Amino acid sequence: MDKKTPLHALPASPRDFGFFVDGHWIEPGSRATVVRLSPAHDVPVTCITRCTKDDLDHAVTVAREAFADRRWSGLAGADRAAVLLKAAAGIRGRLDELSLLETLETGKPISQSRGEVEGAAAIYEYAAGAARALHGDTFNNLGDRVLGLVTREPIGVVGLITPWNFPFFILAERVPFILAAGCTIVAKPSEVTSATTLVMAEILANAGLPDGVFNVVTGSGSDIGQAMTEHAGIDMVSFTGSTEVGRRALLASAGNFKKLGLELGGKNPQIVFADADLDDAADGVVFGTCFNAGQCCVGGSRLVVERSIAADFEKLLAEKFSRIRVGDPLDPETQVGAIITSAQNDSILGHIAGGLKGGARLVCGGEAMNGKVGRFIQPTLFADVGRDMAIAREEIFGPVLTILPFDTFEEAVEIANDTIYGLAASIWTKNLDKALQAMRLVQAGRVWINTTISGGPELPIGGFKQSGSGRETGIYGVEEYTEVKSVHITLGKRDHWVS
Ligand code: TXE
Repeated sequence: MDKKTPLHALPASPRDFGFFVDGHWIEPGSRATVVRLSPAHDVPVTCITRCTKDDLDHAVTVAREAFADRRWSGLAGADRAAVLLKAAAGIRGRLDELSLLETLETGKPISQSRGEVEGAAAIYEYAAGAARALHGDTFNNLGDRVLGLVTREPIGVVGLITPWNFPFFILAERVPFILAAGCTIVAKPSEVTSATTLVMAEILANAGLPDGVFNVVTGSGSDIGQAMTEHAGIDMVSFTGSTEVGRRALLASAGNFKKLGLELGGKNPQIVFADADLDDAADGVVFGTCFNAGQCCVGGSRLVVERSIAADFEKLLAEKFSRIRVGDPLDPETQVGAIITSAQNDSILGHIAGGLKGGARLVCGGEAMNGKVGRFIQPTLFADVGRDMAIAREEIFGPVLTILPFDTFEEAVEIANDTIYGLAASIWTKNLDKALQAMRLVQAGRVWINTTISGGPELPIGGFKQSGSGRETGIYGVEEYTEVKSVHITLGKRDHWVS
């Protein structure tokens, strides 16, 4: 352990969590529990309940009842907004606790966790406004005797399955929008990062959310997650995770034709043209590669760079990579923390070994940084990468960047789109025409121009191609959780069919 670790921050014993259904905590009782070790320190930090399928059934029944009696959907948008605003204040009031829990379970830097928790509070505030703004449509152009209405109604009970890379922030990109729409929720966080989702349940209850509207069950994906996607009592599932499991969720949801929102993997291009501000672009590319130790669905893991500047840009990147502060996530100066699990660590190192074996040139990094405790990987840069190599095609989900040079604008777009994924893309150039033309042609749900991994809750997020379907956040993110109903109203006496 790094000597800078504030020792008081590491718990003497793991914090025990039950699960949260119908407005109160349920103790684990005779259920199995799992202890989570901090991935940076190998110290037990939380103890999480393995819920049973009966627990899931109970949570779904509770959420169905809460939806059916309209205790939440029947409120005015203004009343729902008031609860969401109190929840935002509740998050801010527990900032230290939430940030520390998030860092202890994920291994991400504490400064980053604080930013994500504060950002999450701001999303609840935005969604409060959306709860009041949600509305339908009228058709007053159907002739004097007809009025048409389009109403939006909450879809029902939403099953929410979230991953481990941004447990609290990804939750915030969904929960307040689902609640703004008037739905009820059964959430299942990743089995390795459940704590902050459970605390959020308590914050929402304290903010005045009626019992049964937000419920959390914990447990494994293959068990509880799979059962959620199959469950006939759930009307929609929002799933964020790997493309492989997303495909499984799609098949499992066919039973009751439940609606699916999917935010899946990415192999996102960073297109750098020769006329870009290269220092800015290099900083953005390094950030896009290494933020959250590369465990980021929108991370820019493929550098598509104009050949005329490729060699100089490579040197600039290597120099910046060498200055990133990797280490103890409890040190406020740390920029890149630990890798989430041993399995993820092995998977990243396996990709690096595959790149070396395949003949790619390692510019820098490439090694595990094995201290006495925890799992860390050096920011890694590969050049001379074949477009068909696994490191250029598969989502590595670690701090690994592959360089793919291009000669023409058309080739840049062609390489950028040469992937099954379409989650995000970044474009770096000072030429406005080039930037906008590339933006139009690139197949991605999110495009950044002269920036990367930035934004706020106003704009929607989601993927093209095998990166998913549906959109979260923004007013789109509320509408996603509604059904649309068309209403024709006859004014005056009906023209009779029976003469
Ligand atoms: O993800 P999973 P894992 C990618 C990334 C990473 C790989 C594996 O490439 O290396 O996925 O990570 C739940 N039915 N991403 O194994 O398995 C699980 O409990 C229903 C990208 O952790 O997809 C967790 O809550 N649910 C991604 C969530 O799904 C199931 C973020 C994600 O787990 C389930 C995370 C099942 N059969 C990983 N199996 C991104 N794009 O943000 C598991 N789960």
